[in-house]
Amino acid sequence: MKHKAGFVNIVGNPNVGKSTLMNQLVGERISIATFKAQTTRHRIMGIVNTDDMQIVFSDTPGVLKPNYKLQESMLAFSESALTDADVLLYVTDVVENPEKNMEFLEKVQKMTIPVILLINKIDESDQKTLGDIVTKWHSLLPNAEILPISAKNKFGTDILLKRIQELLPESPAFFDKDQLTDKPARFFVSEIIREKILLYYDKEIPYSVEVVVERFKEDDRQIHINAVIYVERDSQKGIIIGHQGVALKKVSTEARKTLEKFFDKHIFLEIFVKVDKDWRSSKKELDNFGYNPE
Ligand SMILES: Nc1nc2c(ncn2[C@@H]2O[C@H](COP(=O)(O)OP(=O)(O)OP(=O)(O)O)[C@@H](O)[C@H]2O)c(=O)[nH]1
Ligand SMILES: [Mg+2]
Repeated sequence: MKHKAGFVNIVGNPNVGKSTLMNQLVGERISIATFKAQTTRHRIMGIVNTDDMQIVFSDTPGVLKPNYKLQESMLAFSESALTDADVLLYVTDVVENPEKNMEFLEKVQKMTIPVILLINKIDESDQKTLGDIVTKWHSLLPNAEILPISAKNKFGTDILLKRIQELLPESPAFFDKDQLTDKPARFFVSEIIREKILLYYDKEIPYSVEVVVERFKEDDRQIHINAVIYVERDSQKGIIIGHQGVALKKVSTEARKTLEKFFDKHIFLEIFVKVDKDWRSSKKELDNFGYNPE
């Protein structure tokens, strides 16, 4: 059998389960997934390798109308995923209004590559409701194949992988066969710290935060990591640190535990908090932080 390979890009509105799905398909926790919308900020590759196939998945930020420059970069990552896919996975769920974002949907309607519409979270629905949702989506995207799934419960994901395999073009691999992602270790450190911030702080705080890993020093048994949490204002610095440092301590402890599982090594983690005024509206700072879709 000839070797197959290609790019399978995952797009959709915020919070529908794109990152959960990619992690299930790849079998590793590559992309952070939380109950909050706008968890993913970058385009992140997760690669599935077998002897005769390489699927390069891209997880992307949920599509939104930008209010500040960071969100403009996030949208650019999502839109870039419409231009270079062999197969597009458009993810929705059983609660979102199919007409929520017609502007983006119209772009998907015009695509000429195979589009698979995934209706996620079917564990939260019933047959009758699901039937109505499928009918609605069929009228909006008549050329798409529709597949109801539950990413969280891994329901429908094997069928999806088989279908992707059929649709992929014959091609040599694009990446080394032992490569799992396009991002370096430091990226996963900052994402895991940001995941804890999304989980433990309310309102605007998680959205005002960027995490930068300044030192990552690894030997056979352990990794020393220094990271900085940047916030936009002094008041946010106080909230991140918390009374007598308790809040930051919790972030640090929980991040260390997750990092130890991720790297399977002993982790020494030091986190500092700094103010970088209005960083998410500054093009220069966004470039520094790597929010620069080519
Ligand atoms: N009930 C149910 N919840 C799910 C399922 N898949 C994902 N979720 C939950 O949906 C929430 C959002 O999941 P994510 O994977 O972060 O969603 P996303 O589309 O990547 O979100 P953004 O990155 O913010 O655009 C999390 O709380 C997941 O646990 C599912 O199959 N069933
Ligand atoms: Mg995500």
